[in-house]
Amino acid sequence: MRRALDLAGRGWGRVDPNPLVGAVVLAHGEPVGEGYHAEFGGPHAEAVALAAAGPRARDATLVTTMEPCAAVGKQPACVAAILAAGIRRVVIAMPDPNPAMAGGAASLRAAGLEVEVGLAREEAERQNAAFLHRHAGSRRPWVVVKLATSLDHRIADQSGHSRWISGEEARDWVHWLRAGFAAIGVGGRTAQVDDPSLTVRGDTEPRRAPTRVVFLGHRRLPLEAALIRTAREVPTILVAPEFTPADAAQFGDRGVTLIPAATLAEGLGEIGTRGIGSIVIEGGGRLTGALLAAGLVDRLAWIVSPVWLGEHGIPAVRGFEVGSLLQAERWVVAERKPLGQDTALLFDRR
Ligand code: AOF
Ligand code: ZN
Repeated sequence: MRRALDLAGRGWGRVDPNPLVGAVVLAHGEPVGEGYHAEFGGPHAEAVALAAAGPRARDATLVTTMEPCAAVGKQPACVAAILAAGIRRVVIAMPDPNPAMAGGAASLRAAGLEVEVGLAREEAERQNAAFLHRHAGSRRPWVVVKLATSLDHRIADQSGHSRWISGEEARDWVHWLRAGFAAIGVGGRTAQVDDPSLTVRGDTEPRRAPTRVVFLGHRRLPLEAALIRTAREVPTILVAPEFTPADAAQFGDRGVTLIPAATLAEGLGEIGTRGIGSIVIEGGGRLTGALLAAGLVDRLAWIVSPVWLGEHGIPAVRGFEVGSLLQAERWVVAERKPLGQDTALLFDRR
């Protein structure tokens, strides 16, 4: 299952909004075929692994990170392929939350196979948190906040400089991270001060460039901002409580989509409705604080670097109050990952 989970991870950036899935065929305890879902709409992990195993799949065990699909979609049903291959036992990490495809485990059992569900389930569910969120009925996308901070949780020095707090490995990792999201977001101040391009510039080429979203609040973005100038190449959305007819004309001309929304929850709901199922939001501090205060953060991807920026540095989280330790929300560690001198820590809201 560990191998299957690693294989599944290779689909990152290529399969969204479908799940990351990996599979291994074991005959007499030895791997005889493996596969993963490599491309949206392409062959499913189980089908790839079974094809690789060929006749060695007869009486073998199939280990898969997600329940095999029971229905035909863009691809044939994996349950049929498993039965045709003569698999005897199927080990599954997590059930398929997609109601259109679920029921695979039950069908396989009904056909007389030995089926086990739940091995490394937590890990599989973490890997497919965006996919689970998508099928949990929320209008808004799955929200990850990414922060790169000093040891004292500052995102910039007192004059606003943040290039670079984290090292190259961490910055490469951020490009890999971005590749798996439907959108990348920032706050209005960050967009104004940093003038970021919010594109993916790493080894992992995303299937579609993530849409860029600026949560402007009451700030305005100059028409010369990098995000506005390149809006015809990479989809760009501005979210703000209101826009004037002049905004609509100027930004509209440049290919920017404007979404009026009174609150962050409403803004996220609107972008969710437009088909954006996941977003990584990269600060700044006020947006992060407001998202936390509104309970809109599902995962925190925090890169911490061994440097001190001191009390006048810009804090990573602003305007988020917690009454007392008794009321404090405790999150769950999802992953700890060394990145050169830096460390990435992933925390999930319970
Ligand atoms: C995948 N890859 O390896 C597995 C999936 O439209 P389709 O035919 O590609 O079906 C997509 C659904 O199939 C998906 O939402 C999930 O429920 C199920 N399993 N999907 O894209 C895979 N095993
Ligand atoms: Zn399938």
